[in-house]
Amino acid sequence: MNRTVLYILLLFWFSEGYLKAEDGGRLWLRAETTATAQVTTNRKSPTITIAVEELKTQWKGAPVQLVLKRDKELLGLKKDGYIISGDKQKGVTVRSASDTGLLYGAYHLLRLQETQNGSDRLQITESPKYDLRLLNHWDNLNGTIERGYAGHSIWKWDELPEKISPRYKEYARANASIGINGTVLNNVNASPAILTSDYLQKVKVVADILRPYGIKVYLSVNFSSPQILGGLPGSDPLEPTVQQWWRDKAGEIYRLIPDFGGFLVKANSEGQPGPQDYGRTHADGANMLADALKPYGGIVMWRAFVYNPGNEDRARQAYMEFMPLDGKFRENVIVQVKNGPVDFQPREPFSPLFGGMEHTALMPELQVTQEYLGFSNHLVFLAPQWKEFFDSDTYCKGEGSTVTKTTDGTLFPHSLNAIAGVANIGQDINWCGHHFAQANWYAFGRLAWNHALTADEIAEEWLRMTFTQQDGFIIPMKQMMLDSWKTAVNYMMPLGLHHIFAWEHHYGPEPWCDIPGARPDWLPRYYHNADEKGIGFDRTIHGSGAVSQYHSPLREQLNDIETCPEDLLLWFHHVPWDYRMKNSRTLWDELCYRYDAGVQQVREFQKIWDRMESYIDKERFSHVQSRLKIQSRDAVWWKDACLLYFQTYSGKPIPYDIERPVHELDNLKKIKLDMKHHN
Ligand code: GCV
Repeated sequence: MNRTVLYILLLFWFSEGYLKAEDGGRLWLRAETTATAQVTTNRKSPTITIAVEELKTQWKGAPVQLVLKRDKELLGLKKDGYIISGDKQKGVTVRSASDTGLLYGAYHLLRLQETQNGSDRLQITESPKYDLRLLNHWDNLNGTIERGYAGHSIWKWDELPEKISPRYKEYARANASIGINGTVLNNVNASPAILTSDYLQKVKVVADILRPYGIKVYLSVNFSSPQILGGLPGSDPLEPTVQQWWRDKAGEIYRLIPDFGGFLVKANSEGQPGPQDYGRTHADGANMLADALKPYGGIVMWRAFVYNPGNEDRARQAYMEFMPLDGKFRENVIVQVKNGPVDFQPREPFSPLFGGMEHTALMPELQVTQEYLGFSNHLVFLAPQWKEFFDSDTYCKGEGSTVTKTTDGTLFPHSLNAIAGVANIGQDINWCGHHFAQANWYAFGRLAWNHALTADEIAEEWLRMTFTQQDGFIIPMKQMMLDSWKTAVNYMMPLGLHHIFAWEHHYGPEPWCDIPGARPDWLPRYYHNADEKGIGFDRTIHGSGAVSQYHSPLREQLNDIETCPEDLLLWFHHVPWDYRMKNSRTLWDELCYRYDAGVQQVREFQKIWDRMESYIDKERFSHVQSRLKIQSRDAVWWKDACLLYFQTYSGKPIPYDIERPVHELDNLKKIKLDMKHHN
């Protein structure tokens, strides 16, 4: 080989022309580790050692000083807050009052470097908006994951405590890099076995690995544990033997894991046991557990996801059950409320408990895993959905009382404030099944830290770190991410439609689904109510009255078909097919155009992605490309299924300028996916 050829080859190798295959396993943490930065500290600890190592091997700028101190400026920030000052070329100082703050500061610096963001001068002050930023794993002890679409659980219970998967540390690092500081290891549909001594030994090992990364371990517990594990006759929270059982269990846990975070509880919900089994309230149950954890500083996260079959509108039930209990919970209890009043639908209004319960700490629960948004097959960036939720005005203290202000301590200064996201993490080599699903994990952490960040900023950071710095890639891909949620809503459930999924899984459409004897509130018809006159759920004061759970003037706005936001129209109203929308189309036509827009948009995504081929490695390119093909086919499936079915009621033609259905309704009705689960 002559010199010129060698030179050209080398040039190619080092240029963007050579893009090593990537499997996505490194997530957004792809910085080269060849740096030899000078890093000094005034204190030593396992956490600070990690911060030093990260910077030493990746930071390409001037020397960094990590300073643990408690000066006036720092004491004005929350515990994990930090201040970065100096100059990237001359010297940088990171100050914090806590070790974890320094670790977060280190990751902040690396993020600036890897996103090529900002000038050399640094003057950054950061303080997290939520104190507790948690992932919830719906991971079962047998390794399966409820609503998990990225393979089996990363927690290898059968191998623990002896064998330690390298993934535990990688997981801890990824979370720390985005500020997540707690994790609930097991499913809220909790096996009592998690509290056996054998399992607690395993949990201890995981806790020990996560601790230096600033991450506390929490567990979901089964309310019947005293009966099932302890052999007591029942688990009545007012029964002294039951209380003692929990106190003993708490003692056992804290002997093993002194910084154990606490319990997450799903009680009297979807068949889970709870205090109501004994005629007690949610507050009785939560407070009993809280008392057991209190001596150790542990907390109880008590879920408000409750609904029972019957005549009451499901969307109203959590509010009806929890509002009377407002102010009755202990200081170390926080009620965990899903963003919407039903269940993580593609689009929901915010739950009226936010801004409703003023005397109880509430924490939002978001769903990172895409149970209702195409699993790990569809590219759906969730930050725009979460931002809509965060910014929703509850009006509880007048205009501007956003959901975030009701939960982050601004309006109601409770002793706890927190946020949880249901994880989308599994054993898949790329962690989340779809490469772009990693962006949702990333976005959850970033928003939990700072809900004021925009979806745009988060998408850009993530893309730059995960793929490339080139604008030719960043600009179109960012737009695609930002459009993706609205797109999915359009091809699945536009205009406020919800829960028209297939029976047993939540992937495809089955608005016609009718299972004799099934719970009505697990059937799509309950939600869409399509008939010859129109479609939608009447939740006005003439219907279920759910609008009344919101504060004025939102209540009146939602109640009036003319002022209700069109994106939520069919959530709150049963609307005639001929109703005139703001753009003067009829409701039926608008529904058709929305479904069609969703389909066309995914086709556009395919075109955009195909143009990205030269910017990134082949492996990730092909993976995403093939997922987009699925998404495109699924979008057509959704559109045809919903429009052909609803057309049997509207009796109107699909507007002639949009794409014709390519499926027969009868054939679509025969599709049965093999995915087992209740609704
Ligand atoms: C963990 C929905 C999901 C269930 C989930 C439940 C919950 O109903 O489909 O899988 O159970 O919500 O959040 O408790």
